[in-house]
Amino acid sequence: MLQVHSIHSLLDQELPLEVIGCHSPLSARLAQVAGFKAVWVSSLELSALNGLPDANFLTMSENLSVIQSICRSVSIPVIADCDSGYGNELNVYRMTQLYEHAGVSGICIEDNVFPKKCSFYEAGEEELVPMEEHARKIAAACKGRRSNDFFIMARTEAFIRNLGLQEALKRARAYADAGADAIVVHSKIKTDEEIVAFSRAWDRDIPLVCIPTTYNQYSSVDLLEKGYKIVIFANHGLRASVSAMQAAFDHIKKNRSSIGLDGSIASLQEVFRLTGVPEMERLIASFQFSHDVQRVQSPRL
Ligand code: SPV
Ligand code: MG
Repeated sequence: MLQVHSIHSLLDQELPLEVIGCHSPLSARLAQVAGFKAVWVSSLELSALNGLPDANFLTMSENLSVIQSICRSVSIPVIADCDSGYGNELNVYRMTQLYEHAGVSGICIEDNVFPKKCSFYEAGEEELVPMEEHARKIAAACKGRRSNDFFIMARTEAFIRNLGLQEALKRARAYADAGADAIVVHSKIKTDEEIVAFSRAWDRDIPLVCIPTTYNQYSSVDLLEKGYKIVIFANHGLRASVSAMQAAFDHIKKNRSSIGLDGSIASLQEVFRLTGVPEMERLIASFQFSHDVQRVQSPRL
């Protein structure tokens, strides 16, 4: 499955770079089959998959074990949403090493206090970590990576906490100066007002990333025109699968049968194809063949 390219090289090829959220090897494979060039392993999706709020309930090791399986299952780059980095600079340093070793192509670290809460929950009283502290985490991630191709995204939640444009810019500049390869500007309003104000004032040479969940009226091409080279569609796969399962389960419960459902759910053949059954069967046949050859060639005792 290898054949991963770096995020830098994808950015050199075609813009905008559209990244889609996933939460499992199968969902990542569906993204690859659909033609996406990179996936985002979303903390919201991973938490939801475990029936949990997106609030740092899962440990780094729990997340890493799924992310490692995802890396083994696709040949496109995997970007891991690392929340606030699971601790301080030292934790971020080791996390970076572990994630790079697992086959991840990039990470994103946000300036939330640990334990973080999803940016879309009702705003609590939580402050962000001091800008200097987050800049140190970004520098620690840069120090911890082996290859400069490993893509480090710094995310500011200044708009999410209603701290305004100047605070968002000040923080993003500090993170860029600490070595970030890209800045994620998160916003939860329903228009492009904040992200456009930000990109107009942006004066560093690294790309901007946006996550158009609440302002979903813009295409990735619109967002590129507004200054965002990377666009993350962070949670649509999970939401689509929730609706699809709800509809199928409701149908079976109501009808006490699955009659009439086959047209709207994947066939078993499709599931077999997506999970490598044909490749497995070819492998079994090759084992059989080598076994036969060996039996013919081995002298009888
Ligand atoms: C995620 O997908 O977990 C993100 C993006 O961090 S969001 O949920 O939009 O904050
Ligand atoms: Mg997240």
